[in-house]
Amino acid sequence: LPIGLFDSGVGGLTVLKALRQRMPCEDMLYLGDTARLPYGTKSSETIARYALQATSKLVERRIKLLVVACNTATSVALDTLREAYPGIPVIGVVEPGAQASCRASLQGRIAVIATESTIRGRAYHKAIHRLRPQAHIVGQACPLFVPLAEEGWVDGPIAESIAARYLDPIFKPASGSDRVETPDCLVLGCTHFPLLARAIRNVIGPDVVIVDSAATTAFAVHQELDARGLIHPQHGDDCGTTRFLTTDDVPRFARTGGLFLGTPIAP
Ligand code: DGN
Repeated sequence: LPIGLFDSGVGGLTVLKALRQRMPCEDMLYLGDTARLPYGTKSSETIARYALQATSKLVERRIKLLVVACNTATSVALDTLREAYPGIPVIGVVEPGAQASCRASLQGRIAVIATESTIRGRAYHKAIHRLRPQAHIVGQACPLFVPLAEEGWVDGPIAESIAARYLDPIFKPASGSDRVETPDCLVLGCTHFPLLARAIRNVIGPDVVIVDSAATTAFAVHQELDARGLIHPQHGDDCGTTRFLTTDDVPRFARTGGLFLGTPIAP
């Protein structure tokens, strides 16, 4: 059976890419809920309802494990999904990202950037504090990064000036302000943000560790499959298939999705 993943659209393809790199033999079934994106600006009730519906579409087609490949849906609906589908292991992207940030941050000063909904729900704050209670966490919603990434405007003056508007108050506080100690680690708490990593790096400088949860989620999925004896046996280098489902506008999904996956998607 395949690993099932869903996201509000194309963002979760950054997680799919990491899964394929780590487990090239696994079959994958990805659902992009493009008819209803973005999730990041919607209420928790609405996001939980969409997450349950997306999951039921994947479960109907039979999957062996579910990856909630969206920070917003993970923040709001992970527990709901686990309760609704007790027979299927469900892995979200927040916990692995929180773990990676706790490992990466020497001083325990961590900045989290994400959608409005993820920041509002404080999912990263809670996950990081469970692991490192003394951590000092600052959260910043960066909603404009989502359309920038989908438009492919990930570099250059427009991306960098938007990044500076969001991040300078955290990383370059005005002299005389209270916050003298700036974070040493930045968590990209949204699936779209890894595409903007270069612009973000140019704004925050070379010394801050940037963590994104895709690779650590892939590691967590691998561990979970291994523990349950569900790993697909390896035959050659690249034997897994990937199938895509989308709830709207297949050509746009294929076009934008290719940017996120790093390889073309046939419409
Ligand atoms: N995939 C969403 C996330 O990781 O939060 C971002 C896209 C959105 O719904 N705004």
